[in-house]
Amino acid sequence: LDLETELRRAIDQGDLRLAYQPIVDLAANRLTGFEALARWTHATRGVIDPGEFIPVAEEAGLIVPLGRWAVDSALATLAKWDALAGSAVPLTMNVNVSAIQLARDDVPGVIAAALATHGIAGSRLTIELTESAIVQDPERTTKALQALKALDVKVAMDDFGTGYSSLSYLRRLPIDSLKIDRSFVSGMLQDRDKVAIVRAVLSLADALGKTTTAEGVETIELSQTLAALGCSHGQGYFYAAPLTADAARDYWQSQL
Ligand code: G
Ligand code: G
Ligand code: MN
Ligand code: NA
Repeated sequence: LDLETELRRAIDQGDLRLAYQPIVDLAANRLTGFEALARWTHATRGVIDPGEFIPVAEEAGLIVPLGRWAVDSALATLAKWDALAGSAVPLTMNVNVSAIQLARDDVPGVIAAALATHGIAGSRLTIELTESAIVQDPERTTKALQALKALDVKVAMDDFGTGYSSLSYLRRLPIDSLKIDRSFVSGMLQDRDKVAIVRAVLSLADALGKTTTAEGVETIELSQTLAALGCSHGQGYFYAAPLTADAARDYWQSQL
């Protein structure tokens, strides 16, 4: 069977899982939430990376059911954890939404329904979009982002700095935060050019009133430097790799 057929079957049968990577407030050194990342463990092929199956899903039109599943599953996990939380500060959840899903599906409607089903406030959900979403269909993207804002759902620009689109959308669109791509963060302590880029992004975000998340934080030195530069959040192997739902819950509970 080809990958597309197998992926269709995996989605239908509920064989995909989400992994959860911690996102940490750098100044307070405190867990604030998780990014949900799709994982597919194939019976014979083993683990298949999203870098391989997301493009297949996009080409085959499977990104719509996959994206709907990701939102629903991430919010179901959050609701499950809420039941354990007592009076602790509520965790947030980031979910990746493909440009193609945004163009083809009623993403705000799907998200509104999932928030209601699981009893989650919109403000606790962040949708991660890549710059390609904006280039692809600026008008539709603008409408969708406005509808998400009405739900109080947050929007993060993923892999910021690696795309090709104009910066003017940062002013025009309701984007709450920038995720600084790992390629600028890892190794930045040994590379003046990377530091210059990270500083520039932080300065831009600050001037526009957006929060920032550095990806690829692998060491304590990086976390401290980024905090000193004013980056608000970090994510990376220094904190944890993407974790199974149970391991993520244990990680969170060990921080309480
Ligand atoms: O999990 P990993 O870090 O390998 O993810 C690689 C990329 O795959 C991420 O940067 C993310 O953009 C994408 N990705 C992972 N899970 C999802 C998902 O559920 N939906 C979409 N659209 N992209 C995802
Ligand atoms: O940048 P992008 O979202 O495409 O990267 C996602 C991939 O990066 C995932 O496979 C994830 O497991 C991995 N990843 C997450 N944190 C780190 C990190 O600190 N360092 C490195 N090298 N990879 C990471
Ligand atoms: Mn992401
Ligand atoms: Na990313």
